[in-house]
Amino acid sequence: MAERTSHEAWHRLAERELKASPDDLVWRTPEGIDVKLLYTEADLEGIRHLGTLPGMEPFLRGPRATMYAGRPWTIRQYAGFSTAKESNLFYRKALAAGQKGLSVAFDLATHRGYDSDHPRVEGDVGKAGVAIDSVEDMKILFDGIPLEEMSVSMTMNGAVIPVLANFIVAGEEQGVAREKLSGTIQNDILKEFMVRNTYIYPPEPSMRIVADIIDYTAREMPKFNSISISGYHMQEAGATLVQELAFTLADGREYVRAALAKGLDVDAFAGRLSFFFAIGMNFFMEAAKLRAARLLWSRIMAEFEPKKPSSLMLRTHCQTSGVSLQEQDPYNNIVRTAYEALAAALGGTQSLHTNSFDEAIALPTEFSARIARNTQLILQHETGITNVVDPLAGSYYVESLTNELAEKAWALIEEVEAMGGMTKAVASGLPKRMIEEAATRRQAAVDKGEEVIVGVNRYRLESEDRIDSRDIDNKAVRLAQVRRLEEIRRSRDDARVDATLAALEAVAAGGPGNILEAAVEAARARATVGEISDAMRRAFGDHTARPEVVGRIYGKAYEGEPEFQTLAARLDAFAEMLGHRPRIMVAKLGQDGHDRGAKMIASAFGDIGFDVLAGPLFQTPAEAAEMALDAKVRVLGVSSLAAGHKTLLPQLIGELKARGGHEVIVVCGGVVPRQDYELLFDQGVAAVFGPGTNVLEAGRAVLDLMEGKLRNVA
Ligand code: MLC
Ligand code: 5AD
Repeated sequence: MAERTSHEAWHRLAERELKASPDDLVWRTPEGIDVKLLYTEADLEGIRHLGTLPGMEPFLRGPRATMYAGRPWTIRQYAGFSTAKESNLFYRKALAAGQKGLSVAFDLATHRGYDSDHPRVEGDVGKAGVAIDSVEDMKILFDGIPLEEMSVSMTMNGAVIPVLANFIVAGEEQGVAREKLSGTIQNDILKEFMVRNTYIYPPEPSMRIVADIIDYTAREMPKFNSISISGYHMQEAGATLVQELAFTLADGREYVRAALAKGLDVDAFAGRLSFFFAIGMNFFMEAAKLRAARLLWSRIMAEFEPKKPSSLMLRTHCQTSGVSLQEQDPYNNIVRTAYEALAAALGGTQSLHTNSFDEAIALPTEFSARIARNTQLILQHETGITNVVDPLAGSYYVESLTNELAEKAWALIEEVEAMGGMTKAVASGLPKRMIEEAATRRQAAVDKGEEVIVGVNRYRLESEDRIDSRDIDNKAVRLAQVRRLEEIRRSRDDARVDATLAALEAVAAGGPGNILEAAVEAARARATVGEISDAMRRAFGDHTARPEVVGRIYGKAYEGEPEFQTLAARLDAFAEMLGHRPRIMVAKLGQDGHDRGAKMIASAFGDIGFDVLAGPLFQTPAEAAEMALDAKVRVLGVSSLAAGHKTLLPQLIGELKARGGHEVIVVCGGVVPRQDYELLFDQGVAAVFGPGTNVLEAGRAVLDLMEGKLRNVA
């Protein structure tokens, strides 16, 4: 009673201060959670997890009893570029400077199971990660790094079999038996079909690969985490935190079922399942998300009746959010990353990557990587936050958020369950669509200025200094790799290679045995990543996704707004003059599967009134040119996020010209450093839209270009 009276008194005071009702200031987050001005003890009523402790079921307060006081989280920076030799040097320097675990970023050719000499990967070799073609490269990657001591994470999903096989053999030849290897393989294929797109085979055989890896590591590699069930890429693709939480845990449940279906005992593998989440700018909600994730995972795992408590435990890696970082005024990114890192630590992560401030421009330089690493070192050594376990517990707000996120995510998990589980849900396309809708909604909120981004849509600098960024000469990397491949093919025993590959293909085709086990034999014989992948391609076939684009989200957010209507009307007039809506194509070239930007542009431009053709993923320049000309497009927009633009765009323009397509206007959007703009303009690219471009402004620019072209012709 006393409490109610005092709450009413607060309400009156608040009203006087605000000259409005505090209820008007309730913040409705993209998750649909209403965040109030004030939380009190009353908000804790009915929350059941409050009395729990860390290191014990349901592990909400942390998987370990002592958490960072016993051992701080692992500073594990994701890195890789160019050749194995260069990446190895970078790793060694980072470890000497305070990094504690390794995390390998592979290039997209490797991700998609192609050797560096394959014609489809000309723009990709060594660009977004390190090029690995065989055991020989893998050995160089870890040269001088003792694999019995260092835990190594490898982000690999498509070509997970050859890469893990190469790692095992590299360890072996370094004198480290596989049971001593510690680390993590991402091995999470469901989210690839949803958002990340580095799949190779269709879903069903891909799930079998996942299960075979869980089986093999459970038997042979007790210190190795068999999977890193990832929500990170969902948030990067635009998912709300509830979607990220729900779809990730539902994926986890699906993998557990796949392993059980192989006849494994749940306690034999559950303790080595691990997770991976993104940490964005919604500070308290991100910390609460990790707490909710642990609560829900223990609930899901309890259904499988494990005997070991550790089987209920969610352990996770986190990475600060890439999409929250901006090209404009990039030093702001240091600040953003620091807040995100703090949220991850307060949420109780086991391992963390902090992004570099040049994220939206290129791969980290030594300088930007140092600041990113030091962001974590300062948190661990200077702030005192490692001394207390789960310090946010008991906060009215955080506990209430934890509970609300858990409830909302659980409802979505149940929805997935009603569809028959995540494999079926993914096949239906629903999660992908939901995420794309959330992404488009968010873009509209940013473009309209409802969501503030400092230095981008508010407090923008009039002019910006350029910063130094890392550039990789991928022609040189490719040449070096091709030479190494030739050397391997010359020196190995071909008969042994053929025999091991045939054996692998037989296992993949349904014969007895474990796929990874068979691939280890092939890797020992020096079969390459491409050859091992091809052996499985012969058994499994390739997966091709249908490009789908959501509609009426961006336009709806702008309903009735003059800015949008003026552009739409201008476009209508232009279409009337032409006699049809102007057609544009949005293309993705090479192995770059980051398609959030492309999807968003396709969706929003469609709402504005363009006739949009969305190209499939992984086109070669020739294929894209062919498609664009067949469809008679006026504008061909290339979305590039994996640094292939300097190779692929000139090739595309060449292919268009070779087919008489001089009239097609080529534009480019995505992660393109300013220093590359001139080169692209010289090659004939009409406009470049960097990160942070307002979509309506891009629409106006494209319309200007089309009108200009028509005037020139006339
Ligand atoms: C921890 N330990 C303790 C302790 N805390 N022991 C005593 N007291 C304490 N307080 C023990 C642990 O039990 C463990 O031993 C050991 O110390 C290591 O701690 P950990 O907490 O398990 O950390 P770590 O080894 O770093 O493992 C973290 C992990 C793992 C479980 C989350 O899966 C991992 O490292 N993941 C990283 C994934 C990653 O880097 N992904 C990058 C994706 S980038 P024991 O014996 O129990 O093991 C990406 C981008 C893209 O995807 O798209 O390209
Ligand atoms: N090196 C460092 N960071 C990388 N990222 C991707 N590739 C690399 C790399 N080779 C990071 C970026 C990106 C996220 C997916 O991972 O932060 O947003």
